[in-house]
Amino acid sequence: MNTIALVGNPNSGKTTLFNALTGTNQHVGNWPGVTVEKKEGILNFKNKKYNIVDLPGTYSLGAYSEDEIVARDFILKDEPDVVINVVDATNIERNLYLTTQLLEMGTKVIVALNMMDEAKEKNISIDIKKLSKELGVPVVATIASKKNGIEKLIEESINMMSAGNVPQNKINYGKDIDNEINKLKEIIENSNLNTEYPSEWIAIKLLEGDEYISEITDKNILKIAHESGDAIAIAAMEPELIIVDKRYEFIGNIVNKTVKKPKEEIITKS
Ligand code: GDP
Ligand code: K
Ligand code: MG
Repeated sequence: MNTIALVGNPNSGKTTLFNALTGTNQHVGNWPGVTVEKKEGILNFKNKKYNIVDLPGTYSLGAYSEDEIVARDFILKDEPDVVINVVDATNIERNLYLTTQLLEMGTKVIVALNMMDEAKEKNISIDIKKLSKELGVPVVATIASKKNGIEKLIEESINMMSAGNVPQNKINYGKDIDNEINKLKEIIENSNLNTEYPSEWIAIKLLEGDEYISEITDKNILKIAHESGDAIAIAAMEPELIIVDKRYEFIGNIVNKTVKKPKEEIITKS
């Protein structure tokens, strides 16, 4: 059975979407070894069954909480066929931070642009076609609480499963960081480091100073990563700060091109 995972910020509407997809075909358990709740269910669509997994809500995919580690390990190790990234359309800048991290995981991502009713109410207009083009992934407008857009989302997800590997939309981290990422990636690939994580993703995580990934990486690679990081820090600034900055720059450019919000209302006292 093919698996579709739902990932998104807390309150983006993940569980509402999960319920819309699975109805009463649900099972709640626990992720092994942690207290994080695991919700799984079955979607029946056109005589086929799909396994749906509601991943913990997170703002990021670092190693800062059990939720983040559960979500990223599921995506990278269990390799769901498609990841639906639920994005709150009223808070798109913040939500796209998680999207940027999904993009660099090399997984098949589709964005469910949810809360479109609230976005409309707030006069936020989003050029969905352009957003899809800029992100390099399909974007489907949804109102999960009204079951709007669900069928289209399922169809796009199924299309994506049978499509070949999607070309990755890479974030440009600047020459210094990109060179070090490429160097580390090659070293990781030529080493006997045995992990289920993609090598380029490990390289980025090492430069970000991800503790969990640093621990599972062998000493030699870690040493080279530290040297890379130090060299970048001397030439510019701490690599993890540059990486975060570049992600927000990438998001800012996309939002500028695709989202129109009303100007802040000026409140005057009378
Ligand atoms: P989760 O934290 O991502 O699992 O979010 P939930 O599914 O629990 O949704 C958070 C809140 O938003 C709930 O009150 C939902 O009923 C509501 N909600 C979910 N989707 C939509 C939507 O598309 N439009 C509106 N207006 N509310 C929604
Ligand atoms: K709400
Ligand atoms: Mg939830």
